[in-house]
Parts: sequence; C-alpha cells; structure tokens
Amino acid sequence: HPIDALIAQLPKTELHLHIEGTLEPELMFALAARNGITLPYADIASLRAAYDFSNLQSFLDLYYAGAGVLQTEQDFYDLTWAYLQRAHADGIVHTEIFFDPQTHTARGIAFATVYHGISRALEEAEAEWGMTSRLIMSFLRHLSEEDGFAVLEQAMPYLSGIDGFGLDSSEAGHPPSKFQRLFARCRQLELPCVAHAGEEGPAAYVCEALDLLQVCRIDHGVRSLEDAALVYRLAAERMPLTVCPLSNIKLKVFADLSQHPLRSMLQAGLVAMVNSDDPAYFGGYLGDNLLACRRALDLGADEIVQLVRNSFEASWLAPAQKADWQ
Ligand code: ES4
Ligand code: ZN
Repeated sequence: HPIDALIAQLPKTELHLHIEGTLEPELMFALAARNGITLPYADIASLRAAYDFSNLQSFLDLYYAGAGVLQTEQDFYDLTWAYLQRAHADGIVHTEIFFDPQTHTARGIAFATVYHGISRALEEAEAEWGMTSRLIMSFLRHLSEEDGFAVLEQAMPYLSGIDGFGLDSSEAGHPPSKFQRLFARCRQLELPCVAHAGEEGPAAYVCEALDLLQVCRIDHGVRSLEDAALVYRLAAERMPLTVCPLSNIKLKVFADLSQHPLRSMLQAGLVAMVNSDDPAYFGGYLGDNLLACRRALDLGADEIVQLVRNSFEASWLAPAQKADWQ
C-alpha cells in the first residue's frame, strides 16, 4: 500500500514506551542463562504462547516476572540498546521512555544499576545516530504512596538524568488521587508529570490526573471518550493522549483494531498519536502499530501525518528541535 512507504519514511517520535516492555523472549532467555535463572517456560515458543492476555493485570503478572532476568547494569544496557536499534530502524528520531525502578529495587537491584545501564544506551544512541531521548521515572500505582516517596528519595542523586515522572501499573482501584502528595513533591522538583489514565480505568481517573496530579500528558486516555465534557476540555487544552492501539487490543480494551477509536479521537480535535507501549509483549513496535491502524481503519496520508505531527508537538523536545522536524 502506498501509505505504508510514507509510514516507514516519516521521521517519528515515540512517547509511550516501557523499556521493560521491550524485553523480547530471545533476550529474556539469554539474560536468564547469563544470570543462572531458570524460567518457568521450556523454550521461546512456549513463553510467546503465554502472551495471550485477558486484561491489564494478566499482562502485568507476566511483565513483572519477565523483568526478573534483569540484574546487572549490562543487562539494562543490552535491553535498552536492543530497543534503540529497533527504534532507529523504524525511523524514530526521538523517544521518551518509561522505566519502573520499583520493579527492580523491590528485588534488591540498586537504583544506580538500572539508571546507569539505561542512560548509557541512550547516550550512545544520541552519539551514534543523533537520536534524542527523554527518560521518565514511573511510579507503580499498585504500591503505596509511601513506597513512591521512598523510590523518589533513591532517585535524588540521578535527577539530572531524569526528565519527568509517570504513573503506571494496575489502574482499577488505584486512582490518581492516591498519589496527590507524591506528585506535588515531583512538581516541586520542576519536572513534568504524566500518568496512565483511562486505559482500563474510567474517564473520572483522567479528570483526577489533570486536576489532582496536574499532568501535562495522559497516557492512553482512550476511555476519555465516555465523557463528552472531558473530550471538549482535552481538545481545548491541547492535552496530549499517548494512545497505544496494539496494546489496547492485546489487553482487550477494544475487541479488534477496526473498533479502535483512534480516528474518532483525531476528529474530536484531540492531540492523539500512536505509540507501542510494551512492544515485545503486544506484537509490534511503532511502525507495526501505525501500519496495523492504517490497514484496520483505512487511515489516509493526512491522518498519518497528523498523528506524527501530534507526537512531535506533545514531545518534550525544545521548540527549535521540534521545528527542525516539521
Ligand atoms: C503498562 Cl499497558 C500498561 N498499562 C499500565 N502500566 C503498564 N506498565 C507497563 N505496561
Ligand atoms: Zn503504558
């Protein structure tokens, strides 16, 4: 299809990517062997066969278990470098990645080990290809706010290399209001905040993320469409929504891609764009997401260009750098 070439050729940015979600089964087995860990799967094929999720939690259980193979700084470097190579091949020129330090510190891995491994790969991508990046430290919402404060304390020596804060993990039952004081502290540090909201949780959680956490982007936000007043507000404020279509299908937020509201979101004037979320688990990287949406929704070239433009607008690149790509 002619638009598929456009998708491949456009310089792109990715704004919603969990680095732990780029752990491909092949690397998971290689790191398990390197670290003397036995995985509860006989081989790569049986691990992949387990990637048949019924909801967000069933995915998270596997994602946190898989992250257990990440132990040394080199492991975090190898993970990040593998993603960056794929991103570069995909035409991504700028990427803003989440990492979940609590997933690792809870297992006795030092914050520094995680941070240095990821950062070194990000620096190399910039030196090698001029690929720019931002690093977003994300809090796990199934844990307590107190636990979040503790990991923030551990992050303090590395804040010069952290560009913002996020909120992820099990959404239902863990509303943004649970983290109001933690995010107030993050804002005092003068770094931007984002939050997953309206993925499985209701539109009211999106309102809470805006009003109580004062986020500058909403991650997912697809359930915002259930509240017309909220849609109006998001459009009026040009509040970005980092939509992840293949993720939404794998986690059964929508039955299939032809039912995905991506086009409706653009038509409502929302600053929505396409992202890959956890590409190793959800069956595709950014290019794959765009191609799949193009096919399922018959997106036109104008819509593809709008999605990519929205992504640059919503990025944390400096205005001059954004202008270079427009
Ligand atoms: C996540 Cl898809 C998704 N939703 C919430 N938290 C997450 N962490 C990693 N992937
Ligand atoms: Zn996510």
